[in-house]
Amino acid sequence: ADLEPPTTDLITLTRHILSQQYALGEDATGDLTMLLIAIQVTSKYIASNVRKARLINLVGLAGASNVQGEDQKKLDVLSNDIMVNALRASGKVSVMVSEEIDDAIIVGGSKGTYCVVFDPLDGSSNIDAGVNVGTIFGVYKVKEGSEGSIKDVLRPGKEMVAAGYTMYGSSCNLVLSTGQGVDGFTLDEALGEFILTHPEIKIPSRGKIYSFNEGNSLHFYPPTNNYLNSIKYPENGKPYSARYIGSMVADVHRTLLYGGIFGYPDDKKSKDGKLRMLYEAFPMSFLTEQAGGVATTGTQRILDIIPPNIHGRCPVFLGSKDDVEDLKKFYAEYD
Ligand code: AHM
Ligand code: MG
Repeated sequence: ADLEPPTTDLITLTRHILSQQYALGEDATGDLTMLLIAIQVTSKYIASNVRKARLINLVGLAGASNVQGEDQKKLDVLSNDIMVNALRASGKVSVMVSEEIDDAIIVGGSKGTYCVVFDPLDGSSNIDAGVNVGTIFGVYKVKEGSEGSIKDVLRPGKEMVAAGYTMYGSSCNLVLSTGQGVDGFTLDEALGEFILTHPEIKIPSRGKIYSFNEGNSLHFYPPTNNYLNSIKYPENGKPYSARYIGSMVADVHRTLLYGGIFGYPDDKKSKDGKLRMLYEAFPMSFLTEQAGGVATTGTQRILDIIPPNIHGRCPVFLGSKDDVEDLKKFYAEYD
């Protein structure tokens, strides 16, 4: 068969961000564009390091532990430094929060009007086995009159102006929303450019996959277990499939594309669950809602929560609208 000739009209991530900026007219300063371009470069650099990790001795522990008391991997530290340096240099950022750093970074003397919250390398326990990892980020605009303080990020996720993730997997994918839907890009390594490959991602309204760490079932509360039983032993005899990578970016990416439900509940052992609001739950919930899905703690919309501190956690259930609504019923009955 004749092969289609290659397209001569590539939509790169930069072109896409610029066209969204132009659509806003004269009101847009281009600052968010510059900021997102800076993030894009960090993703390429982190992707390159993740791919080479085994070869250039980046596998293993850095010898320190982070604010969560978890061992930091060499790649966690490297990825964090890459992002902090690039965001600082962009001149557009006045506050940063990283999973890897205890305190918020206030960028002194910055005229930047944005705050970036990020997990530079999420799921890093998977690195040594070559499993997918990712970067997650969210962007707030500093409040009117503020020069940049922690108050600018202790805000609900619905106030984010952009959110996204980059998945370092069999391909490197960047998925982004600036509040005008969700678009996915794939890194073309020959060009060094992210190319629009998944325009206007919409989560199917119902899926066939559930993604939970069921090893924790012993600790789960009844509504979680009752919901899981309802999809494993359904009346129609068609149970859901289980898929759990243990790397949020990969599990959420699959959920956005195929539908279904991803969950990291609170339970008898972890009273707020595991995932951090600012740089895990909020950006992923923002993307989920922008793609037509639902994100809840079981009883509350995640994007409405006001974070009590920068590393606070919350339960997360997100995905296809009908699936998450089913889960919410089990929580409503229990209360
Ligand atoms: P991390 O930030 O220390 O990498 O932990 C977050 C990760 C998520 O990517 C993933 O959803 C979750 O932890 C998996 O946790 P568990 O191993 O308890 O199932
Ligand atoms: Mg993380």
